[in-house]
Amino acid sequence: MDMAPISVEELQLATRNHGMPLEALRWPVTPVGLHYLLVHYDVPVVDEEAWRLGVDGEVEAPVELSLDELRALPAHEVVATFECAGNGRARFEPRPVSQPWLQEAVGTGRWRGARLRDVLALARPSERAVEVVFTGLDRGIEGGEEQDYRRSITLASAHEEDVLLAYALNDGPLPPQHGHPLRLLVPGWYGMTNVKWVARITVTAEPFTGYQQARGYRMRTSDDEEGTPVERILPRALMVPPGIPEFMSRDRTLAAGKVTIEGRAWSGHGDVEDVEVSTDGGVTWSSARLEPPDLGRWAWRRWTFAWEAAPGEHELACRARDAAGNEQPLAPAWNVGGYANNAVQRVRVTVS
Ligand SMILES: Nc1nc2c(c(=O)[nH]1)N[C@H]1C(S)=C(S)[C@@H](COP(=O)(O)O)O[C@H]1N2
Ligand SMILES: [Mo]
Repeated sequence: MDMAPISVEELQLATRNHGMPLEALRWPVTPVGLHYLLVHYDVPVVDEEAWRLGVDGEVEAPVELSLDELRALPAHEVVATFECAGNGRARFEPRPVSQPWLQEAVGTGRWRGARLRDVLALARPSERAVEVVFTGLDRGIEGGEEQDYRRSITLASAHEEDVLLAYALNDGPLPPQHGHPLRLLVPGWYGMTNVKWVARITVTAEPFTGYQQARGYRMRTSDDEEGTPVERILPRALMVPPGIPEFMSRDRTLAAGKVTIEGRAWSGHGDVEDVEVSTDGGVTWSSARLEPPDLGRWAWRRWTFAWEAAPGEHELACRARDAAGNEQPLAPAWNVGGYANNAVQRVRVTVS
């Protein structure tokens, strides 16, 4: 793999924020410890007894809720595939300096919690309300600016039925690193929207202009552009690299004969309609067998592809297309923040 050397600062981020090993694509719901992790600042320690969720701003009846009060609201479950907007960043050239993901910043969780709209209904947003801002308990400095981690969604998004304030993951409590005791879940959007360690919800009459909305997570080709917001997840298919890896290079070796290549595919823009596989480095493509969307509309779908592996060197690749007509590119379009690189995965294998 040819790229500019990784700096110690990038390595520092990469050791804190781990990806999902690609062999974990075998699980429909990612075991908690294998789900990718991205934390901008520090993981806060939260005393769940003392913790309260405040809901205020442009509302008629500000409220404070304990975790027990949130658990007493109707519970709703959503299986959602998360992906970091920076997934694929390390493959841009030049490489934007931040968390250097290759392609593994993904995972699927079974999230359970209260619907955001049920919580908002308790506080009754006023007629002036347009957005809802979520403030996490983590604080840091970014772009020279000291800040709490904060993001907003529109009031319309806040009322969608699968938008949750989640207090459980895969039938257990939220682990500290994934937002204990409460996190926002906006299925279909890139990861940054799913604010962890939520302590305050502020309904506003103006669009939110905080750092993570107005400066971070925007597509721009030069620093001085305002850019356009990064929102929904673009389609991606990933395969479990077949065979066995060489320890350092991760190059794969497998025996000649019938091989089932398997993977998962997802999109935040609608159903995945087709997954194609190439066994000749992207020259020719054939459709994989796509399994039904058993986990619901927000989760990845499993696919398989039967390959008759002949001795020699091969480059495998896969790509997905969604119902909105988005298709994965062979080469990524560069941007300053290194966002949304959904170029096709390539896996080199030696068949013996
Ligand atoms: N409070 C808070 N929420 C946050 C973040 C953060 O640093 N602080 N990181 C965001 C980003 S960039 C991503 S990709 C997802 C990662 O979620 P996970 O670590 O649970 O996979 O959380 C989002 N929510
Ligand atoms: Mo992210």
